[in-house]
Amino acid sequence: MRAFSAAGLVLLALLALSACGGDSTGIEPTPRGGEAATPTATSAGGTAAQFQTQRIAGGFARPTFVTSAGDGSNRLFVLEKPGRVRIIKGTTVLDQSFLDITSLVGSSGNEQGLLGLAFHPDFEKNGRFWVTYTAKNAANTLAEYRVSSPGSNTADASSGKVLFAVPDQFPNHNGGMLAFGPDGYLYVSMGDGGSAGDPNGNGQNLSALLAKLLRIDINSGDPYAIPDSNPFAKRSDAVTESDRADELLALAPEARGGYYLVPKVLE
Ligand SMILES: [Ca+2]
Repeated sequence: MRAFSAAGLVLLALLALSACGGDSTGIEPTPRGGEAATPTATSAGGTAAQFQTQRIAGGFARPTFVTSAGDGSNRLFVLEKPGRVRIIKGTTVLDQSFLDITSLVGSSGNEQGLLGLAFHPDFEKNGRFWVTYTAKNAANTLAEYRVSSPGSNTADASSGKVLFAVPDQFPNHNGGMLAFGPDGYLYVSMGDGGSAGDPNGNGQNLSALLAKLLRIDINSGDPYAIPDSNPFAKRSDAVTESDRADELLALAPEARGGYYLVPKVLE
């Protein structure tokens, strides 16, 4: 929890830097209006809380996400849009990338690139992690990697294994968020394909993996298994490919023309 809070603060700082004109040149942008801000937030109980952001690192190439490995190593992992994962150790950005898959990632579109990262809940022991990215052919891709050795600051780029690559329709709306739930399953968010207003109706289409939140069991099967509790597991109208038919966790029937959270996601 402590690491998560630190990651959240850094994310705020990174987003601020990105909004101020960070680009693929790697040139460190200058924050507007000083380096600290004092926003206020209201908790569910209505109590106003104050917090401050503090810049601890910069110079990233269009950072898209930051997280920790949950391994007590005091490291933060920053995703760079072109396809690199960088490490902040304490307040120092390590020179060598944790992972560099720029040769696989297509990032020419503003919303394309390396988008998500999640470490296995037992990462400290097994060294497994997953990333989402848009590939050179724009496919929305989920891939697994491993570290070179336990505790290493470099991943084994040759360990990459693509779990799936969903063809894309437009360069925007690519989703990409990854997270493990308390149930130990990996949750993968899929964008609606793109353009505007979901013109292909993917949010309404049970045969499409776009515009869905997927839940997979990466501790079973090869390369993964479908949880038995999946509510769409045996629906005849869900996806014609039998091996994908029960990946769907939940749908957003109101997706056309808007953005809605899916009510069944965490049931
Ligand atoms: Ca897209």
